[in-house]
Amino acid sequence: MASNKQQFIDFFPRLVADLLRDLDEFEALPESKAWIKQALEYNVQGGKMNRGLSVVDALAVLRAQTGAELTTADRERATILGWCIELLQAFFLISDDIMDASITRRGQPCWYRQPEVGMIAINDAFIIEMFIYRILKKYFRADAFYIDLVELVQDVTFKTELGQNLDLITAPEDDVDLNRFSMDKYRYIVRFKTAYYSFVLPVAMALMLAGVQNPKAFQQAEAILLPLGEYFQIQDDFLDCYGTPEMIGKIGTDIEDNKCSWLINQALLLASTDQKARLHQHYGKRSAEDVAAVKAIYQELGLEQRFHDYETQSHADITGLIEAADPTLVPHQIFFDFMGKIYKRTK
Ligand code: GPP
Ligand code: MG
Ligand code: MG
Ligand code: MG
Repeated sequence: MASNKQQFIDFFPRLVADLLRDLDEFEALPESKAWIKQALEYNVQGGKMNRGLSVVDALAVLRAQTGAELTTADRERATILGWCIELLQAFFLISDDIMDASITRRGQPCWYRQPEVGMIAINDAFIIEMFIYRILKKYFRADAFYIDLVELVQDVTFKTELGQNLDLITAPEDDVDLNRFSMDKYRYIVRFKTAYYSFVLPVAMALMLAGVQNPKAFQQAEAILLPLGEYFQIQDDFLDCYGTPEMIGKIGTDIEDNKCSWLINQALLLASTDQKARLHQHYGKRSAEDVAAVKAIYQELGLEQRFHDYETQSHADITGLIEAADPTLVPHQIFFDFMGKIYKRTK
């Protein structure tokens, strides 16, 4: 029997075939179909698939709670919703890479950087987003929770866009003002731009598939998954500076982009007047010298160690949150599984 992950991956060609067939309904020309196939294969594959796989894993835990195993239908439905999250992720990443002026993603040039693609990438992102709703309609229209599911995806998308908005307006190009940053603002940004779609969404989908209707179960999941998502984005910010492109598949741009990242916020909490002045001078600039000057100040402040301490503390705090939660609402295993996938990650 193939692993959960392999079974999940094996479903991808079926998904693409489904989506391309769906284009026939719109009389799409062969060149459009070929373009869109390429956009899907380039952008939806190659990630860690933690988000998508978590729908399958979480449903398996929910079934086990009642002594049942995943049926073939269960696995297929969870896999389809998991791929919907991966489509949502592709829509976000194509767009985010344009907005962040990024160079590489998942070890290859960002889609918009392909010479024949450029700004066509924006429309590709829109098409990939709409595919989510085509799939939901095709497979879940007859389910009682269909409208809740559609609204869940819309609501989570909107939250992500609000997080992205604050991420962007807090980091204007050519206008560095470190006073704009704060940990409170940071927390809003990361919960909205990352935690809802990456952590709350997969578990909420699994709860729906399992037929859970109690709003308290969804609230409890959110109360744990938002802090977990915050921890995940802090790792992302750390790796943007300290991970190698070989490890993380992308070249960090947060310092150049003037981002309100965890590292700059921690630096501002610790810096002397002189160090603050140097940060003001060098942050948010494109030259390698400026970036190196910022990294040197991070080094003086011991930010690498501070991150490792934060990671240990955060693990303990989230473990405490999980243990204090009512396991009859949502089994603890779902949260521990998710944390296990990301704790001390290096990619
Ligand atoms: C991660 O930010 C957040 C997203 C990818 C959400 C984007 C949302 C949109 C509405 C487009 P990031 O820029 O730190 O991610 P990465 O480091 O992967 O570029
Ligand atoms: Mg980015
Ligand atoms: Mg971004
Ligand atoms: Mg990042």
